[in-house]
Amino acid sequence: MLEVVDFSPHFASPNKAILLVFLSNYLFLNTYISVQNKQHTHMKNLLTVCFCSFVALSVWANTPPKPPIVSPASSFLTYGQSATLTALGCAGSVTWSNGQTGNSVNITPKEDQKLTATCTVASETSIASNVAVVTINWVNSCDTTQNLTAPLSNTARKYEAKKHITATNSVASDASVRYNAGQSVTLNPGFQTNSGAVFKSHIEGCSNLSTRQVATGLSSPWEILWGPDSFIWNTERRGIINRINPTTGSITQLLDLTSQVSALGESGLLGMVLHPDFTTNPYVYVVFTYHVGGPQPSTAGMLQKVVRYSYTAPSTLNNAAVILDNIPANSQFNNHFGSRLVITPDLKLFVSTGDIANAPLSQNRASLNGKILRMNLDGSIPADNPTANSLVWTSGHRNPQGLVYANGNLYSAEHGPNTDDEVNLILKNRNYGWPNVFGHCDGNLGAGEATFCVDSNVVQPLVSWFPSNPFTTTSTIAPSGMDYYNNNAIPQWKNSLLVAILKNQRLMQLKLDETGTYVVEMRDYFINQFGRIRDICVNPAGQVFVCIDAGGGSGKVIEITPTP
Ligand SMILES: [Ca+2]
Ligand SMILES: [Ca+2]
Repeated sequence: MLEVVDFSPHFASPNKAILLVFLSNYLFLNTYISVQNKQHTHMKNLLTVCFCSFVALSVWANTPPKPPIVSPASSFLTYGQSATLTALGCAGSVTWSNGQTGNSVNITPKEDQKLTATCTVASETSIASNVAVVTINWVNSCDTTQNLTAPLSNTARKYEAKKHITATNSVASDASVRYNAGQSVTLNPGFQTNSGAVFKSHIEGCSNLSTRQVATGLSSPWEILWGPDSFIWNTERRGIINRINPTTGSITQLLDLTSQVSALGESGLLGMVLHPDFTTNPYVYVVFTYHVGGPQPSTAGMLQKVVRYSYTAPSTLNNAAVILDNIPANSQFNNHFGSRLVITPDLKLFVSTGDIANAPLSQNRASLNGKILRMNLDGSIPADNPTANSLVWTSGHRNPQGLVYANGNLYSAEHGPNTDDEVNLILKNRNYGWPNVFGHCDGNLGAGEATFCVDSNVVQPLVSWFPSNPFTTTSTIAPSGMDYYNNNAIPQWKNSLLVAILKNQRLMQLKLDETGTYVVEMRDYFINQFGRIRDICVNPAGQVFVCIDAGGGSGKVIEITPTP
């Protein structure tokens, strides 16, 4: 009987101490009765029943509750705004890491915060919840020189460490500001002043950006990547693979798959990735849709496959080898194909797949759709995948068109439905919610959303765009390709995800924290300047390239560099 009770944690809690006292008395009594009088079996039975009940009760009472889920997992505020955080799945009392209590708390932070919650039931406390990040959206902090004539408390500006501000006249001081007029000043994060002030600021570590059109004449470019040959590799959705000279803009067609590819609606030749050791293994992996039986397009069923080609410089791609075939596609609506490819340093190929407009497939672990799949480079299933004989790495995705690996983390960018586009941190064997959860577990889909989150191993997004998010001008932003930036050439972009945004045609910077597991700043660039940005790549010199999604030869590649 002793084996069923886990005494190992500690005897700190009162009911465990009571249990120990009871156990000692029981053993003593039991032994005493056994020795003294073997006729008292009724008494022994009664004692045994009492003891078992008490043990069961104690085990129940001593099991720590599950940690709550805090939603939303990220909030991006304008300075002075408040955020409400709710702890889900706690049947007892909730304590927050900032000392507040209650299932929901309201905070008005002066600087970025990370909060967790614990759940206490009886005398047992859960481990901490997920970390909820509350970030203040500061704007224009990258201007190199600013004359601020408005009261600073009315502007959303943040002056970080290493940034110098010179006060040119006297200002009313704020307790959180330390300065000497005429000298460089150090401002604490989240400061504000009380009166109109004029500052001239020079912010270090910030580059102005210049752009240049590298190439045009492309038709719906979908993938751009920087090759080890210092050329831009590109797919056009109609079924063309190109190699683009980033200096001259000349386009060399490597392969014409238009007779094999079905390109209708969102379908076609989509993602591409090169083998990480391209010199030794000059393999090019692509994913495309095709109609069964061809020719393309046809009304026959549509499937999607990952195919590897071998490259011979300067312009030959051949020796097609099918890596993964028979991914169900969608010839009814021709949409939601995901299709970004990533190869990690341990030589695993990740393929994002869409729900092909059949939302329940995303929660069906037997389906390849609405998933992030993981395979060996020959398409075989890795032994350490979550489920034996399954390529499924994560589930619950709708249409992940962005995928990037950086510093041990895999990130996706995903189209939501009419709200809640997402950027996610991809964690093995977890569920990303679709179609039962839109974005955070905040109940904007109804009360069932929170329950599903608690019960179904759901991960909330790093960022979700919905109308109350100040970075949403429409209810969706339509994020597509994504890359990671960590180069000194554009210092303000270091340790950031750069996301191609189709709506409002912009490049979005999502600055990560030092762990790479939280987004701490968001900024938009080039709004409506070039067109719908479909994909992004970065070269080792820290130059950034974006491709513009336009058909009929109007697709372009644009280069972004620091202004000399
Ligand atoms: Ca989700
Ligand atoms: Ca939600």
